[in-house]
Amino acid sequence: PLDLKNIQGDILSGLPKKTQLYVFFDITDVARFRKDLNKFIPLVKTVAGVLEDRKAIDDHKKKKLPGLLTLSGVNISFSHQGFVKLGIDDTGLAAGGAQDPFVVGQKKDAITNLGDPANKDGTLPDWDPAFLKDIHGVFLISGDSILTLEKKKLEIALIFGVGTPQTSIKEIITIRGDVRPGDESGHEHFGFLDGISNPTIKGFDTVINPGPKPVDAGVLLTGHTGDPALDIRPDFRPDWATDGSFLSFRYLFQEVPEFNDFLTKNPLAKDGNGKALKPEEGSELLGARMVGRWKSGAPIDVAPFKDDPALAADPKRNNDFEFAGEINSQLRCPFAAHVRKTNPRDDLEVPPPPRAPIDIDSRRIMRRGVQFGPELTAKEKQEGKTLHDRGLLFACYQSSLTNGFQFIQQSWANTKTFPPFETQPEDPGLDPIIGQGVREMSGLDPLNEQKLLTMPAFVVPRGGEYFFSPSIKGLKSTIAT
Ligand code: N7H
Repeated sequence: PLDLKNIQGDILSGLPKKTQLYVFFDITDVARFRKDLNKFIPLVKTVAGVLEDRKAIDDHKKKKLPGLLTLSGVNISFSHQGFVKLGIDDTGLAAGGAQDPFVVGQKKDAITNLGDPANKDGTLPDWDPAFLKDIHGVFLISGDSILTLEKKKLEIALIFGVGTPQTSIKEIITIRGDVRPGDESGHEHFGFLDGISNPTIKGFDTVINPGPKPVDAGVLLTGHTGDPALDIRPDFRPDWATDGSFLSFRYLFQEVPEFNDFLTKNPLAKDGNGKALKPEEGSELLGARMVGRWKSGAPIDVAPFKDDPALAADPKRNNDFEFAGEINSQLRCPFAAHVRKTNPRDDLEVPPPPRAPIDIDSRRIMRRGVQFGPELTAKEKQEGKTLHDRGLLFACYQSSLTNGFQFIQQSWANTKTFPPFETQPEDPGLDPIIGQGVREMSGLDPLNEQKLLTMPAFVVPRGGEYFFSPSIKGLKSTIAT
């Protein structure tokens, strides 16, 4: 069984959130930091802690208890540069050795593998300057309101002596994320319901709804069955490096008015049955075909031409699709639709002969993003132009960055020939949401699957880093002194 008191909460359960702070820091005094960390560790919310919090939230609602329930949770993760600074040997983390994305760092990986646009001199990604520095670690603070979070941040600052000559850390940048208000809660800034299809985990999840099968815990957690590092050597992970997970953080800006403008200017004239559509309906269908789900969350593989909010809201049905029966067809869902690109299901697992089935469990990631920035203003809607920064603080966990995030971005989203369909004349094209390169895709028009549509980048990466979220035992035994 998993030791839920040893695993940081965000990995398996997601820290409960309305608001989150990502506080990126550098370690300025190693000896002090390792001492201070001892006082910090009791603040870390584990999976067990999150489960207790969720129960408290449920009780509060059910029993209509008076007053506000103020809850917060803190997690901590380190970059490879952080371990170097601390003088901690992290070879037991990076199964890929010096080439492992964790060791290389996202700043370099962004240029060599992820396809992020480069800055003027071509050597670094065109990112917010804060992310071009070496970042040693990140505190994730999550909770019910910004006041709770600021209080928690102050508590952490006191532990690490921030503002005194004895400080052991320096803040590089703090980024705030907020769940969107009212009915948009749970929806990302383009308007689509998000966070519906995270993997379920063997030995942890008790409710398994129809959909992709549960994955081994080791797909997400280091040192467990399914962790590819154990294929190199069963004892590859030292004790301190088990029960952890790699966090890929991405600071992704979304150009929402421009996205909406694109949908307005390219409405589909007819649906896949040949039924004529009003312009608004044609734009809505186009957006749904780019994502692979309607804004409600309903998968277009099940509801191809008309939204179905009841389907979207039913957890027993909203993941129960495999792109089966439409192998080699984009009629219901384009090959390059975001959810088909990032989890191709039967396209790889039950492919048409002569291709052999490929199990894609090892590619699953646990997504924990949160939105940042304000709602669209009237002026932005009117001008069709972004005037305020907004987007997604994308975060995902996995036991291998090479198999998970990096692979999905590079080999799937950015690769126009993926998924492979030998019998089709057209290439799928790039993922229209996150693909980097020339964003061209086929299959958007269900009645003319070969037609290509070119679009600008609506999602622009402006920063990121790869981190490792250690276990509580790892923090105590090896990182703190
Ligand atoms: Fe994506 N979006 O709103 O369009 N994503 N994503 N993503 N994404 C998903 O299934 C979105 C990004 C995955 O198992 C949904 O929970 C946006 C990155 C994966 O069926 C929506 C951004 C990566 C899945 C979005 C963004 C991924 C997924 C459907 C950036 C990895 C699950 C809701 C701003 C490299 C697929 C859901 C499955 C789903 C959107 C980023 C991966 C609506 C706006 C960077 C694996």
